[in-house]
Amino acid sequence: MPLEAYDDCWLRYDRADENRQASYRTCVNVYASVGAPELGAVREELRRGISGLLGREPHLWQHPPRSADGFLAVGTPEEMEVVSDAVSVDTVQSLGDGGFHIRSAEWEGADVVVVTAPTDRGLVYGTFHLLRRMSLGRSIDDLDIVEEPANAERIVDHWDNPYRRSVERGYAGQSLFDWERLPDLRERYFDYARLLASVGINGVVVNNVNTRIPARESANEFVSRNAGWRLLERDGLEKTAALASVFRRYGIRTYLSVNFAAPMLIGDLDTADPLDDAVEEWWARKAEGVYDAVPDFGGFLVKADSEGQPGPYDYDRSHAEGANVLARALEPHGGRVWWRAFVYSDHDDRAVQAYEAFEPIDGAFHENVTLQIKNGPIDFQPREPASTLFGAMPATNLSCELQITQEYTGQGVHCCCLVPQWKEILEFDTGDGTPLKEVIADSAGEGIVGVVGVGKDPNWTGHYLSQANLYGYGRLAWNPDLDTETITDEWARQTFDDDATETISGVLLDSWDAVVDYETGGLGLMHMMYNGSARLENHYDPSPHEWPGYHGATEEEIGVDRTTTGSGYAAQYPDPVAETYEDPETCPEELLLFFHSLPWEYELDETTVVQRLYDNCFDGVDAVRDLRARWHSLEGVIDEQRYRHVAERFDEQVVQSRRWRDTLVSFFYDHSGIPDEQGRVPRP
Ligand code: GCV
Repeated sequence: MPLEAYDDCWLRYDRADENRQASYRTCVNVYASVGAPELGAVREELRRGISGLLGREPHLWQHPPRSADGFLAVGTPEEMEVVSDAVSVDTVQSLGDGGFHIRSAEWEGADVVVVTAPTDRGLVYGTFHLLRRMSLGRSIDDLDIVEEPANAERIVDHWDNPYRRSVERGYAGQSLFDWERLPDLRERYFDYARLLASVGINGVVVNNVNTRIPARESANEFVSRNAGWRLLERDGLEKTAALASVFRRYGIRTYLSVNFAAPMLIGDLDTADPLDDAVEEWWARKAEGVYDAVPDFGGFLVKADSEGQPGPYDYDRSHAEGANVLARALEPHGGRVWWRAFVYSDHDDRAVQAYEAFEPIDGAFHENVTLQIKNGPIDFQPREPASTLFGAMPATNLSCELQITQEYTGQGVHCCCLVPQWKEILEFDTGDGTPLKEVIADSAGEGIVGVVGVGKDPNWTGHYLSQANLYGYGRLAWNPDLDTETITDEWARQTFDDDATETISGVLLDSWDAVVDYETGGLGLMHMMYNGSARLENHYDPSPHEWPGYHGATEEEIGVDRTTTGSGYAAQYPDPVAETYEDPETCPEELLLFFHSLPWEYELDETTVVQRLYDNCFDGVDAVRDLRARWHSLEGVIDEQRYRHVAERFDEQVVQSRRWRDTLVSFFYDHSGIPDEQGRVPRP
């Protein structure tokens, strides 16, 4: 038992009902291979899972047991005869890294369930898959399951600030990683790795992309708020190596965010120019040191030339030149550079900038560089169109960065299940009929990245229901074809009681629409949150006056013209997508004001723009009240602690959503002077 008390999330392994227990009895005897670190994790997980589900410890064997109930065999076909007899070895060997095969068979007169894979990592995923089936109360008779991850890379990025223990945009307390005490390990790190592996994550970046931001401590004293750049020093590498030893057991590779100016910060060079020989040599030597410490190290993540971070522009070099010097250093070790496309500067429309910076250098990046592109062109807003870069860089490895932590969607207070948002993005047609999910799954080194904000709070995510976002992210990264309801049902059923599944899943499914309505008015407006000074950034409270450029409200019009008469952003999409967005008559209503500046009384289906904005804001609050009522129906059905925690947050969400609604509708009224048809908007 861990010394600290914290939640098991979806790995609760509650007792199966009696009929199921009888049909799961094959798993009481487990014959699992030994050796690789991942196999220790497999055996341990089976011990926990089976003990919970069946109420009895499984017997773990190192040879096929003689048991009337049969047995569960976990191993590769090369290691175990029972496995190679039960499956087609060719099928197993043809699976990609992470893929697995689960099959029921009869072997020497015994019923067996075989979990096999070509790699040890695949055995971990296969084991979690089988345990998930059992946690969901599904049959494990006559199994013949073959799964492979759709995305080669399925990574979570931490924005944790080592040594300060804070988490940028984290709403669940301090950093999970006790940086001062590392390399000492905590049991919780193992449980975190279990949670990640259970949904198929295979990479973790342990520190913030803002590796160094000078902050003003007092009138004339500046300190670095983020000391992540120090992780490349010897002491930092020891800490990283310790974390990597935990993640490795679960098939997860460890990565670091690095500062582009590291050769100057850590080394004694006076430049970080990527074309300078000494810089090239410095990174090569540094990479050797990193791989000495962490032999299976994943690579470097870089935020360059963005929000105060140094980058190749400091030397008049391109992003490709910047990324490639790191790529050359990592290449001999099998490492990869994740180079972020999140760049913007003073510009009339920030949406157009990433494309302008990166599209011209398509094809110029080394093979072991992946461009990491945020889902939309702005910044994790409640709803954005997909970034234009996904359809514009066929010769570059691409990945899509999603935000699991709810920076702009109610943080640790509002219930907002983001799975529907991510589905919308992943299904986006990039132009020629290819959905975005396929663009990022095109080759090895591509994939999906999620910014997590987990912290030391006992429930990991700040809000219990936000756990569904971490779960859903992993499930979608593994299989973007899963539908949203399958994911929310799975999560609710494993995390709460069966009786509560339908209600909780329903609450999750309707939560994002509600947030979009009250935080934006539902027609594509965005970034109407309070920003504040550098030290008070909050992105939580409504503040539409603060950033007029994002919504373009005047007395005549509302929205931003991003067509060819405006910033030209729409034309960055290939046709026919560009054509659809260019014309307000064909532009989807939910993105209308992102692409168009329109008169307040522009006509929509049976109403006007301003009236729709009013209606949506009011609907959003009504929807939150309804979600709260649905949650209240769970009193006495689920445990008191989680019931109360979420009920209190719903109370607060009702208050905050009203605040959002009242601020926005007054703002719309102040600018348009057009009253709400239903008289709900108070006139000054
Ligand atoms: C890590 C937004 C967030 C920042 C974040 C940045 C990024 O601007 O508000 O906190 O910095 O995105 O993704 O780099």
